[in-house]
Amino acid sequence: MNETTQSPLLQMLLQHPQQYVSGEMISQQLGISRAAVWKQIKKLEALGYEIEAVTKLGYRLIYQPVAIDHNKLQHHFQGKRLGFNVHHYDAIDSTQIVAKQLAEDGAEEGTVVIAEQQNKGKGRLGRHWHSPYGKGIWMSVVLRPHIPIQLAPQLTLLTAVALCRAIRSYSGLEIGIKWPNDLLYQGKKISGILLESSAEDQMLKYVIAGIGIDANLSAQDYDEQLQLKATSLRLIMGKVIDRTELIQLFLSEWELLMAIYEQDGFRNIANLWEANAISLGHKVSLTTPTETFMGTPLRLTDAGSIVVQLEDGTEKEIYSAEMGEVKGSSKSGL
Ligand code: BTX
Repeated sequence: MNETTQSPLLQMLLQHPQQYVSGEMISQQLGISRAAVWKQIKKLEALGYEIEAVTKLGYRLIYQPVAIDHNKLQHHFQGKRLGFNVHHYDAIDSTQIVAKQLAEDGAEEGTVVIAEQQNKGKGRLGRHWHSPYGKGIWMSVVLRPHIPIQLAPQLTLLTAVALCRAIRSYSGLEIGIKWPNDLLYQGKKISGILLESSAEDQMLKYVIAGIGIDANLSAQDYDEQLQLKATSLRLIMGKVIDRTELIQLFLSEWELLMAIYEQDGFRNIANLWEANAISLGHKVSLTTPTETFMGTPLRLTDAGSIVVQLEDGTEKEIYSAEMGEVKGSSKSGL
């Protein structure tokens, strides 16, 4: 973000807070054509600045991205398990790819990779994760838990609980978890989790936990499709989100839950997950690779699967499925 603070056009907009600066004035003062002004505006927008353009009035700066403060994070987490070592990039393909390489090269547990922008952000099952510049929290963390590979889903659920609790405590919003790991507000996704692992002799060697949080995205940052199913904390709360503070809250919460998990086992985490879930007790459609059926998710098992009551009253354990829409986002009450 540093190069842009040198931009004379940006300086002009900053000197006129809340005001429109005419294209003519900019072009005269900077000695460039109106077309060149427009081009520079587009360049600033690609770097996360939001600039309103109104015919006859000119341009007005309405949002200025503030970079994540990795020094503050590192300082805060010295001596802790997570967050003491932060690799902060401007624009990269995916924090998952960089963190995986670091893990392969022996990076310690708790190493964090953050990017202001991802060009090939990864979702689950090969899906794309939209990660525009300076707006979200696009972050991967190297974990080295001493657990068998089949318990990896527990870590995903634990991460979802930590994220849900951190966002709730930052925002006060009734964020809920949709199985297995979508975080929703009033039916719209605000965050996603992707855990990728490497194992040796049936034990996890490392896990790369990828977290995406739509912190400061504007409506224009989403295409038509995503606008229907995603939203950001800034859009909901009507204020700019301090990404550094939110990361700090999340890493602290995560560390706390991991200690509980390691000391007391998964059941406490499962209870917390169930208390924050929106998918329990509501009839939904479930799509597995072989079939789609209706059912009511009842509870989480210790394996991280979910027990669903089918329409004929019988119960079925589901390990992996796409869940249809869940109405409402408040707690399940179960
Ligand atoms: P998912 O497969 O559950 O969700 C992907 C789906 O979510 C997409 O198909 C799209 O419909 C929707 N989507 C895409 N981008 C966004 C967005 N910004 N906000 C809301 N909905 C969106 C969830 O996958 C896992 C996402 C993990 C992302 C993090 S970011 C840091 C790390 N690096 C990386 O490449 N991925 C992870």
